[in-house]
Amino acid sequence: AYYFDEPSRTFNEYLLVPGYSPSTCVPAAVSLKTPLVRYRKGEEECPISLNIPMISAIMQAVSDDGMAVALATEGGMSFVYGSQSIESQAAMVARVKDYKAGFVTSDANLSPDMTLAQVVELKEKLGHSTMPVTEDGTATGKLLGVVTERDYRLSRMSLDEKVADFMTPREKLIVAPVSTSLKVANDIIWDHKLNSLPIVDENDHLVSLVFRKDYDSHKSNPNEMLDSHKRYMVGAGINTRDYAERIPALVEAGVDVLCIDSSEGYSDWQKFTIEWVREHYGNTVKIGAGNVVDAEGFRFLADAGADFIKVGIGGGSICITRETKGIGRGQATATIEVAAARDAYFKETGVYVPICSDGGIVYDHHISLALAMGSDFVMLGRYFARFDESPSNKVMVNGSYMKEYWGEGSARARNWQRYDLGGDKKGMTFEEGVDSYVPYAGALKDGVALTLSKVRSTMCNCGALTIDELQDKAKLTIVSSTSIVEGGAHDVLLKDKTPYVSNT
Ligand code: MZP
Repeated sequence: AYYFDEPSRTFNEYLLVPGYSPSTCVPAAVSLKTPLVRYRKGEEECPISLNIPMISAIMQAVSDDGMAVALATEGGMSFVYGSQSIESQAAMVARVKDYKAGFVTSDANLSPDMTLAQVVELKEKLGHSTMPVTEDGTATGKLLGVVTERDYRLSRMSLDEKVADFMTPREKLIVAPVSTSLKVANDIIWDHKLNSLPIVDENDHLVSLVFRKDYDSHKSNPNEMLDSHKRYMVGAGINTRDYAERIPALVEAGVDVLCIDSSEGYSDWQKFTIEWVREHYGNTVKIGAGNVVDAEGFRFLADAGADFIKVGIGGGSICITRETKGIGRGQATATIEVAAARDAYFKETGVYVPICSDGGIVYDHHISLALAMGSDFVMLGRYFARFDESPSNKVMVNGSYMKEYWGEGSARARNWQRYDLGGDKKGMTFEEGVDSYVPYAGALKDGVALTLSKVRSTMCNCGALTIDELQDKAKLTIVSSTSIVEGGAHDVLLKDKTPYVSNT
């Protein structure tokens, strides 16, 4: 057997030691732009990059089309989960690519004559995730429509903002006939200089108009705004079994990047999958691979042609792989070793293959540590599952709001094959993930803004204005268990007895 010299360490065992910060090094000047796929660094632009170094995990409880739109709006990217039928995954990708300003509601039970009480009753029937829209924004106002929470998630606004928006009395609201097309609706909005957004049904017919705070600030004609609409980037998870059917469907739907989703990526199966992509699509289809936790695994996938490589086995918050199978490695150690292998590969070949630290980010500062250790971006599951925009249910547990969060290796996630595809009836033999709750954290936009403000601030403390510079300048120290205690509030009597829960 081979024994590694170093123990396997987690992010919590490291701290950054500040470096010199010139006066020009301020958070507002920090760029978090980072490459997503392989390229010849120094010779060409990376063909696909992210504006923020965050991607959302390939998980049922995290990345659907709603999450993809919300995260892409902030400059990151979601990888829509692959543990679903090819048709429904491709439909999610297509919805992200087709997404345009406006809300879609498919509720046929509405009538403008309904009273608010009737709407509330309907709301109960539809579930708690709906909002009535009334003419003047008051509780007694004439009903205009009901919008599902899911539709809100597909909007750029947080639900809270939307609720506040609807509940504020408005001077006027134009209601167009139900058959009005989205295009005509936008003309109405434009003509009346309304600060509104159209609500359309599945056939693009107008249901009603809602106000949108920032609409007036848009200088161009709304139609132009919708025809010139920037398409959001979206990724999708694939597996090493049905790729010959799944990939064409995803490519057809407009997917930007694929990623082989596996807890163990150092295998022929991943190599065969990448080879299949190259044979059928050349370099036009980008594909990430993983996960690996050492230099050997990185080299294997880089040589196989992976466009980016994910790092991490067993560190995910819902993961019990280390307990059930005894495999894995501390996330910090794995990231550091793979980053060194990535740099050596670049020196040797001139090709830069971005790496992604996947799983085990518990605090915001773990993101800064992962980047400093050489990660180009990070993949997060638990972090994103907590927001309004994740697909999972928001539930009340012991007086606090929680969101459900389950691993892809849990029975809950794996059952899809049996139910949706009529596949292996035997099912699995053991679980590698758990089903859990995570504290609800509101709107993604706010959470990501707060997290990144901390990352930018840390980078300035290290004298870095870019992620490249951070990796170059970072000074990292291992901390002893006693200094970890010193790092939190200690030797004081806390006034607020609520147990401390990190905002991540
Ligand atoms: P975290 O951000 O919740 O700590 O970790 C998310 C990551 O855990 C995912 O991106 C994936 O790599 C991994 N994962 C997902 N499901 C399981 C499981 O059921 C798992 N074991 O380990």
